[in-house]
Amino acid sequence: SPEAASRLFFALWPTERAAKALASMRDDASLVRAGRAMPTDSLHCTLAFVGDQDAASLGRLMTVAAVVRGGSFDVRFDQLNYWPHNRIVWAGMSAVPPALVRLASQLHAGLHSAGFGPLAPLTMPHITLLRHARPEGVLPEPDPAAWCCAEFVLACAAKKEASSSRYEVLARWPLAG
Ligand code: 2AM
Repeated sequence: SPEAASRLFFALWPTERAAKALASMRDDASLVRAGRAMPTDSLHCTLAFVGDQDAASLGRLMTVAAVVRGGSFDVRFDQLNYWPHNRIVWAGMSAVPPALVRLASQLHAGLHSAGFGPLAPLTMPHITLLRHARPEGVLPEPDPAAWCCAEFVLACAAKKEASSSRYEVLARWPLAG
């Protein structure tokens, strides 16, 4: 079947201002840890990873998203962390908003009911800043990146992009004020 999109995922997308703050965290970390910088316009926090899907599945994903209910909430990425197993430097939150967890849980439950799966389990909410980073070197204390999440998005790997590090937003759903 024709492939509609690769590496599909639901995510929170930072505002332009927050993306700039995250890019500055990324660049400060890169001075210490090197690695491959994620493009500023592709920085995001994944809520649910769906993977490669054909055209028929896109409509089902839209249906899953359309019934998700939740209010807007504030996020504040105030930590720089490193995972040795995949050599990612990522931005994290010292306090994860319960509304974010509820949103991710609703998406996972909806995806499961709609026959998507088995899904990758819910992971620590994070924003990947650097891939293939060095394991050593003290990460700087970051200036936090904060924004009000008033929507969630469906995104996928950008087409015509050799590397899988650039993503594009396919659709957006508002979170009620
Ligand atoms: P990562 O940045 O930690 O690699 C697009 O690839 C997005 O989906 C990225 O945010 C990526 O997280 C996430 N992702 C990729 N594969 C995943 C998986 N198996 N489980 C959960 N998230 C995944």
